[in-house]
Amino acid sequence: MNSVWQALTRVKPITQMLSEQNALENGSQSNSPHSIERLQRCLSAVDLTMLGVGAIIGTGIFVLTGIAALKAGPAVIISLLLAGITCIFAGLCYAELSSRIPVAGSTYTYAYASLGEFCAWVIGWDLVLEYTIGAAAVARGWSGYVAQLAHSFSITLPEWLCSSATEGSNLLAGLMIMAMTFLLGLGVKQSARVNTVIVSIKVVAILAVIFIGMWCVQPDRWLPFMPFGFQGVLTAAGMIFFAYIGFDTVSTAAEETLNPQRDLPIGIIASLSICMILYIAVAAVLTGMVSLDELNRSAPLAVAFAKRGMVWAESIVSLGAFAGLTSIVLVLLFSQPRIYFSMARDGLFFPWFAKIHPCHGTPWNATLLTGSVASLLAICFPLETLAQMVNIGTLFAFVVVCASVLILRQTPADATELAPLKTSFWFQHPVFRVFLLIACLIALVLAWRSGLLSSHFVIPLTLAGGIGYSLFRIHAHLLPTVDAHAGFNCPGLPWIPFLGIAGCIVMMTSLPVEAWIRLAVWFLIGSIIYVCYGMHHSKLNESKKLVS
Ligand code: ALA
Repeated sequence: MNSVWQALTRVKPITQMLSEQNALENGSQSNSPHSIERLQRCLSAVDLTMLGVGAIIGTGIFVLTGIAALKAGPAVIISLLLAGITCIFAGLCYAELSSRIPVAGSTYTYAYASLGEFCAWVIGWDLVLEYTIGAAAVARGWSGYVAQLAHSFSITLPEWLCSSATEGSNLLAGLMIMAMTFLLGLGVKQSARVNTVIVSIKVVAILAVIFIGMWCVQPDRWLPFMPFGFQGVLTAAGMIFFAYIGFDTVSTAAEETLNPQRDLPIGIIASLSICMILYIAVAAVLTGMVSLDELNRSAPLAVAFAKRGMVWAESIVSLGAFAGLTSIVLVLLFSQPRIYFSMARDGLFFPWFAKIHPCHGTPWNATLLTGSVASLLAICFPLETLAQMVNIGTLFAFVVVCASVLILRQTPADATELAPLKTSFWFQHPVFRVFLLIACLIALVLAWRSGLLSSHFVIPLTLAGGIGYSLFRIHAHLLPTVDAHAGFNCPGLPWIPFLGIAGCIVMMTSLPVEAWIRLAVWFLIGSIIYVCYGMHHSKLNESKKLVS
């Protein structure tokens, strides 16, 4: 029992990760025939910002804004603001972690250094929801714009090929994913320059929506501003959160960045801020251009222009969406095999996933599996269901990232395991404190969402007082004990991670119960794989043997 606990809680020390990284860099600089290939450090802060904007702007703003506006009315602007601010809090935590641990693997790697092996595995498994299902969701949104683009050339796509982005089956989305998969497998790399061109097309399309659409806005369409109350705003926030997903891919470029400690935080925060401003402007224009019953569910921005008789503007928007969404699918399908690859390299996942194609030099097995699964999902499931799964998985990853910052600020960089769970000590353990914090926040949010805090008098006061006091006590314990490091440090500790966790939990509770059940089933499958395979094959087993 003790050894199982040790396996679950062993952490990969940051010092070990950094020295492995240095060994790779020195290996690639030497001319030794045994040197290890690694990617060149060539990305600047501007490249990273473009990469972030490229990965963020997509189906969320081009398609989901319409569905979200149907749930919140013009107050979708507030939903975008709430989701954006939560992402900025999480983004500040990502920025600290990517600056502190500038190695590949993103959230999975951060969790391995802070929360232990089992949590790292769970997060790696959870990222499948973000990347694989994310690719399926974006392809589904893409198909809606292809149909719209074809329509503007008077071509109607048959029902069996492309039923709709939001319902029925959709072969076109599945075929598009398979085409991208084969391109990636052949070794097609998105250079920073190609990415910049695609991002520019997308941003021009968004700016066109704002500046052309502005002239069609009728302010009386913004009233009533909040027709479905604050509940509608929150439901829309939980959905439109999808529009911000992607900034975290900046952190996966840690090994290719010129000055990761400075440039990664700039790239993350700048790309998020740019997108938040653009999104709020688009939502204001869209809801001022058309009334709620005129909103289209598959291609709302393009159709809004068609409704106002501007077919030429409709084509610009559809073309921008077409190019932009294609690049996101490519980035998501590119990121997923890297996570499998990192996990397989650490021994936690089957070595089959770490195999490289002998001719093309790509992780072909992992790429093909990712593409096939994403393709099937895109064919079978509607956009809304897919987006809910992506959102719940990504929100969970963000909670872990915010928690990791709190825990790492209390963990020495050379720690090899979480502190043992002694009865005299357990309540002081950083992980316990953070979990207690998360539990308190969930209790508070659930009490509020179930109406407990508003419909009674005594219960809410007792509850709020108890929770307030607990948060105050936990806050005192969450103050950092380890010195800030030389790179970027998340400001306002522990409040920023704390608010990031709270915002994510509020949005998670706004998602339907089916999304929670699917998440629980997914984690159950993941836990079984870890217990049957990862725990026994972890590379940390070997380091332990070497030490003893
Ligand atoms: N943020 C990305 C999109 O909206 C995932 O498509």
